Amino acid sequence: MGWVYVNEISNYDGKEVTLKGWLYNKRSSGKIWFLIFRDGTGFIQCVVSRSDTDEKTFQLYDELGQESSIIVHGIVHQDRRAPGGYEVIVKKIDVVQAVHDYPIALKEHGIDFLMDHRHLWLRSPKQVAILRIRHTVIKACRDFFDSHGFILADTPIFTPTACEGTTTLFETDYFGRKAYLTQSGQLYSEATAAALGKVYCFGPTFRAEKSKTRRHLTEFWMVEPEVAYYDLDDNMKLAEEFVSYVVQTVLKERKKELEVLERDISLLEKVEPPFPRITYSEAVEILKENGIDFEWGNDFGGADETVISNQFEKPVMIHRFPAKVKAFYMKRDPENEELALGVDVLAPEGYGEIIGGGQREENYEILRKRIKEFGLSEEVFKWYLDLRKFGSVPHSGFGMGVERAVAWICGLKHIRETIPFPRTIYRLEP
Ligand code: NSS
Repeated sequence: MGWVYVNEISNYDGKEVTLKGWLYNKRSSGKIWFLIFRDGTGFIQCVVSRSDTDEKTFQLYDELGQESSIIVHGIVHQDRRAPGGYEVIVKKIDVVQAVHDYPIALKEHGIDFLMDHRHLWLRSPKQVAILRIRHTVIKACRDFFDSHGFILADTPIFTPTACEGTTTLFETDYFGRKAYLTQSGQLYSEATAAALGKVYCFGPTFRAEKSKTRRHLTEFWMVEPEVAYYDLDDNMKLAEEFVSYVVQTVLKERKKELEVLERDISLLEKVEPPFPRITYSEAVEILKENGIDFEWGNDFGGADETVISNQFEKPVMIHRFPAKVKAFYMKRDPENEELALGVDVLAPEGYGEIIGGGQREENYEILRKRIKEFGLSEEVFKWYLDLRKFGSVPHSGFGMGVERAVAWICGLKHIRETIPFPRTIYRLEP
């Protein structure tokens, strides 16, 4: 039998196979030694005994340090006692590269050390589990929209304006002009939604977040649906169905990885529509009941979100925020001009906001007035205002930050482990 991967090993019981990968760990017990082999798809125990191998292979014990790259030839053997149910009786090991002094030993390291060695840290079982779940989250996002009639329409990364406020813009030189890295594809998705009805964009977004928190990256991935003729209620319905689908898909397809992370999945299992819906004002009441001195009209901070989301077993949708704390494009509540028709979805277990969105202002004159009030340039928003001149319709959408969602689903305290190479205020390397 030729080259096989660890995750398909159960198909090869009793057969001779070749595995290509790395040595994760080893231990010796005299006449026999064990190596834990990994190839990216999984881990498997391999048994090296004098009776089954050539002398050269048997002597490799001292030569092979952690992360040595090796090709193992051996016979697959089902064994209930082996971790994973199978082991490989080694016949021969080809050494691709013998490694000594791998920096990330199998012990606890401090977070700064691990972040400095992120390029190697990625190989550890927990990080591998997180990245597999991230993959499934991203695929589930796409599958959900693709199977609900949405068209993927990409939006630009270089932009001439802010979408989510001017304080977190990354500026760059664009042939002598100022350009900014996109904070959100939304404004462009509003244009593609008028062309295609139901659209989504999915890409990296950038925010010069100057605060160092466990929920903020400067570069993160966002998936943003936008739908013509949707109002705020339609939007909330879409959000709860979408989030539920993503969570249930991970539960179905990534059981093993959630186990590696020791994730308590009992609360994730409850993530099914409908989600509780409360107004901003009701959320403020919750804060007050919990002894927090919060003034109506302010935006919620991370700590406030934790307290609010802790009251619910499922994600909670907060809607109708004070217009002052929300973006210029949000439609006002016809029943109260002070309120914007925005919605935030807070994940349970204190994870806080994973989704922000709402209904957009579709009236040309009102939107023009807002652009002025927010001190933005009418000139650069001319194209955006055009959308309100030519066939304007009510429309809504939202954005979910992939890393926030992954942190919650994986049960991670900090967002930095949810993306292969995190970018934060103090970190551009590796
Ligand atoms: O600012 S948001 O609340 N909303 C928007 O950007 C809208 N323009 C989206 C839309 O309606 N199409 O950001 C949306 C989500 C937010 O809920 C978080 O999950 C995530 O984007 N987000 C972040 N994740 C990681 N790091 C940072 N700094 C960050 N900022 C927002």
